[in-house]
Amino acid sequence: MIVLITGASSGFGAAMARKFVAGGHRVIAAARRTEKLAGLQQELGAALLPLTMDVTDKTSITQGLAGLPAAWQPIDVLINNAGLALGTEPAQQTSLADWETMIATNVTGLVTLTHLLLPSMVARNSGMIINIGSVAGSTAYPGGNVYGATKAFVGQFTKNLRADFAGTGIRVTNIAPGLCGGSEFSQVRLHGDEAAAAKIYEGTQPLTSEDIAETAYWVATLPAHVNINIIEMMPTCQGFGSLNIKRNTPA
Ligand code: NDP
Ligand code: 8X3
Repeated sequence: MIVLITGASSGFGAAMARKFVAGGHRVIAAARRTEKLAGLQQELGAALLPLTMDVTDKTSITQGLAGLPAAWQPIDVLINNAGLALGTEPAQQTSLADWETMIATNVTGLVTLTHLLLPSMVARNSGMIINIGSVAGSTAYPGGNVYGATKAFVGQFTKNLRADFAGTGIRVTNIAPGLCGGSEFSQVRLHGDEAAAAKIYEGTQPLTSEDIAETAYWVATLPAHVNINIIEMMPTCQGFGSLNIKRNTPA
């Protein structure tokens, strides 16, 4: 299989690249940081093709796809993994720029890549799209505002794609993890505050990027008639919160 993974320079994406290459597949590893992708290529060899791409920039996506060598087309599996959260503040204290970046990356980038790669999958009546959602897409929490909403979009978009693909050989899955450590996610979310990011995982055994890679690999290697719609996964240390009530506040 040829697998295009966005956000492959770090975390889940890099782990998925390792997993698919180890399984004998070829991986197009896309992200903005060229030097990180070069390191991954050094590690994994010719089965990995680095692709510098900013998913918030439509031209970067179209040029990146158009520039792929013929031997790296057509793409069998698209893993829409590139994404980020920015901030944990309540909505009324956030920056609009952060909201726009999350929407541009987690929603518009994912939708654009899906739309551009679908015609080739339709022509072959075969292909798979794995979207990386989040528990934040189904569970509300303070500070989740636009991040959670982008992941809710990912969840519903995945289901609607399934509705459209019914009767075709194209498959689509939403993998929605909870607390996952060892990636750059929390550093990015907390704008580079490494100490605060580390605190989030203190005393926990979170999911790892390898756990997510294992899951994506399983989904992608099931028999062609099997579609996994959604996988929501958490570490055993995590559960659901309750609705919160603030007392003695103005109406
Ligand atoms: P990382 O921050 O480690 O990885 C994010 C990846 O996305 C990086 O490779 C980054 O590469 C890439 N990326 C960000 N913006 C862009 C862009 N504009 N264009 C191209 N690539 C981009 O985080 P994770 O591996 O943890 O996160 C991966 C996905 O999993 C995200 O969608 C995240 O929302 C989701 N998720 C994470 C959870 C967690 O707890 N860690 C839990 C649930 C979901 P570069 O900077 O080089 O462009
Ligand atoms: C990341 C998981 O719970 O930090 O998507 O929002 S959470």
